Amino acid sequence: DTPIRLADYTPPPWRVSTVDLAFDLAIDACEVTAHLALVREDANAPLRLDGEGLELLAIALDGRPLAAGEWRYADDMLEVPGARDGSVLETRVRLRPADNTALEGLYLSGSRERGFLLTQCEAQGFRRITFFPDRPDVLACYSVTLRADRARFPVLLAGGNPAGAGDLDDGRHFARFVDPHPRPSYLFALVAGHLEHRERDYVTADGRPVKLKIWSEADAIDRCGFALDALERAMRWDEQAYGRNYDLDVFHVVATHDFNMGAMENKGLNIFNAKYLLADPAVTTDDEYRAIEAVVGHEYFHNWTGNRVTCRDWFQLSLKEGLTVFREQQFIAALHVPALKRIEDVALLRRTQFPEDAGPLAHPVRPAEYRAIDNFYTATVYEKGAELVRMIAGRLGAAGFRRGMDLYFARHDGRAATIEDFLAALGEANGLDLAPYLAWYAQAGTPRVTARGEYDEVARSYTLQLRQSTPPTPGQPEKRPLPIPLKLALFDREGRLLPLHLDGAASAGATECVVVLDEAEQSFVFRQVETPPVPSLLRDFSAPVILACDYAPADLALLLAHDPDGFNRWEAGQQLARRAWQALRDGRDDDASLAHWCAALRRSFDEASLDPALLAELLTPPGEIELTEGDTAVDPVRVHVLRERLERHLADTLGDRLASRYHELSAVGDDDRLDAPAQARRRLKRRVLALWALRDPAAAFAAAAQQYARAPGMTDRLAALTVLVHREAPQAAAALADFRARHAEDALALDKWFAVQAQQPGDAALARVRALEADPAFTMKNPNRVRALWGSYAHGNPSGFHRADGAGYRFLIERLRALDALNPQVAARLATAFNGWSRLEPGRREIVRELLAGLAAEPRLSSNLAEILARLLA
Ligand code: HT7
Ligand code: ZN
Repeated sequence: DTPIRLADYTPPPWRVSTVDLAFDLAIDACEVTAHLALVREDANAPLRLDGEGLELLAIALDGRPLAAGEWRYADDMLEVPGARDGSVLETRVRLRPADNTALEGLYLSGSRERGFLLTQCEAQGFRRITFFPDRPDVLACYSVTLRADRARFPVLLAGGNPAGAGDLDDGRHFARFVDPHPRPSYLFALVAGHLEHRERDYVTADGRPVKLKIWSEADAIDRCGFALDALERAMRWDEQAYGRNYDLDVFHVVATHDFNMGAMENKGLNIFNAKYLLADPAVTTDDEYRAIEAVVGHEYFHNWTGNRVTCRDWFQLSLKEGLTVFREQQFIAALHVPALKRIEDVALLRRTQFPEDAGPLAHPVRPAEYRAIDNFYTATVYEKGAELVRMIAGRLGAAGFRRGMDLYFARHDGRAATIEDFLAALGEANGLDLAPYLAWYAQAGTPRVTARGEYDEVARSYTLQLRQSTPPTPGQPEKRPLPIPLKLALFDREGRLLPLHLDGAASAGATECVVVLDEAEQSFVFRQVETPPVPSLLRDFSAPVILACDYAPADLALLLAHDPDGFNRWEAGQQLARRAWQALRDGRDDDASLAHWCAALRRSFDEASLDPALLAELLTPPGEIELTEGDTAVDPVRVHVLRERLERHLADTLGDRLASRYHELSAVGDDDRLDAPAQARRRLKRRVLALWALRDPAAAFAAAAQQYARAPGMTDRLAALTVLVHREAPQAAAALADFRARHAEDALALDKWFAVQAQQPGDAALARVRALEADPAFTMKNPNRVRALWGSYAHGNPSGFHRADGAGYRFLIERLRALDALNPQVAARLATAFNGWSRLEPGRREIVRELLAGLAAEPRLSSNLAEILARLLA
């Protein structure tokens, strides 16, 4: 397997102007007839088309059937030397959707009897459907005809505008769709089977009437309403924020329980993992409601950032994903509390992307090479990519960014673009050269910024000295300085903002400014500073870096109490908690961080004006993975024990207030409402219950059991169940049995039942996971179930997975071997649970090294899993 390199990109030697596809659909065997109108770009290149696992039934060129010697199909490539510019190639192939366990290309969701057919083509699934130059820079106009038995496949859908439907012989029927917009092959989709829908009429800002249709299997049709509302909100927001309108007469969204990822933005026919579309308070938590709104928005926003303007090649993946995540974040912030959204996004970045950047799988936002592109749908490409767009948008300001986006759309509509094109459009629209930001896309690793402040009492000046460095990552031993915008403010010791007079800056007197650190080391001098200040740095997390500042614990406590920047207020608490945890770890009892953290939170706890959701976040110390950031020789079990000790200190500080606050929150009586205040109260109640259970387990368990029994919705029920199961409460077994029986027929609820048990901290988790594999509802064929059980254990339970005896590691290796034979994409993603292995303490590290090497040496691994293992071991 030789890697594919960005540096080797060449434009396509052949293009396709129109594609006409006809499908004769059935569960076991489908036939696909394709007519491709070919355009030759390179006179010397023979026609070569991608095709994976296709059974070729017929082939003709310009209407003439080809003889055996006139074509060659080998190594996933069809070669037709006789094709000329303007030729039409016709192929007919057979597919076997019911045998497709990889869930790429055309496959079956659900049972043979009642399930439906669907496709997944990103990144390279279209070549499993028909022969085609399956690369995103080949854009064509698609017409699609679907034919099938009407009784078995009453609904036939493809992307594009409806262009006819009707009956055929023998109980069959057809439907035809034409898409006027040129698009790459990865956006092709079809769906066929028994489905119901909910619909709404929508008129775009530029006057186009559109039918919005959300489809699901009959049993879930009442769960589509929330997504329909969210879709409408997203469409309006994109019109208002970016001036972007929808561009077809119909927009279909379909839910499936069998999906490798979260959702897919196929043109005119989005396909969603049911987990991110179907909502019902009885099974959907508040967090999931927010996720559904975000993913519905995300996929819709792709219509412009990804579909109308697509990627030249897969190295540019972040051009659509980073930008679309950023747009999705803006959308959610506009609808909800912006500071809370920022806290959630940064916490996610630190939990998922920072460890990626610090381990053997580190790669730039624009990778330089890959073997299996599916392995690069990562937190780096998505979340860090979004941070880069945010940084650049911040540099341009809201109006400048909009100007730049308008130019980007105008210039590249209907084409495939690069990250250079994106930065050029943003820069040119604002008379700026943004090329220095390209270094962020090319360089892996999280920069560390060290800040030191010095106050000169005589000169009344404050000098902020900043340094940056980025640790080496695989293949990149040397790093260069990056442009790092640092938003900052200064406080006096009473917690009042000070006016800023920065040397060389225009806007004197403002209370917030941005300095750009673009060298290894720089100093910034503030004048007229009347008192030794406390700096609030990296406000709103203005760049994706790790900041170290020589704060005294009292300084952080001051920011935690007074910073009006909601993000930095939370951040000050996180820094204090981290220091307190480190002091516990190192046995230092002279450190004042713990006392300051607890005291500050006791005050916040009683602050009437504080949003309960924000308070819940303030009361949550950094997670077990974040706490080990930058550490080597990590013992995840000890990390867990020490973090719990930290939480216990907090619980003891809050004392009886926990019980009384819990009862107060329970007594409000709005537990079945979905509005923001009700959600915020439930969020705080969940946190308070968890802390209370550390201080007074018996009373908290009794309250949790009652909450479980009386809960009107899943948020409260799952919060209670989690406390009972994770704390091994005597009431846990009965609650688990009740949950299993109550939701026996509900896949999305059952996933939670598997996940909550797989995340039970400590050694007991593994036996539980093994036992749960014997539950009749467990199947390795369903990615959601695999993620709920094995994924929750390996990715979401550090102290359970990283058992000192290595049993967790051996278990995962065995499961990966079996899963890879069925679904390589999901197996490869699960294997990334080993990402942090090189930072483990030596005993665990040696066990993992041996196990990974053993698996990597096995024959017949998929290229997806083989690539991950090779990178883990490099
Ligand atoms: N663009 C979508 C990516 C996706 C995907 C990639 C590889 C394999 C399966 C997949 N399903 C969906 C998701 C997104 O909107 O970002
Ligand atoms: Zn996306």
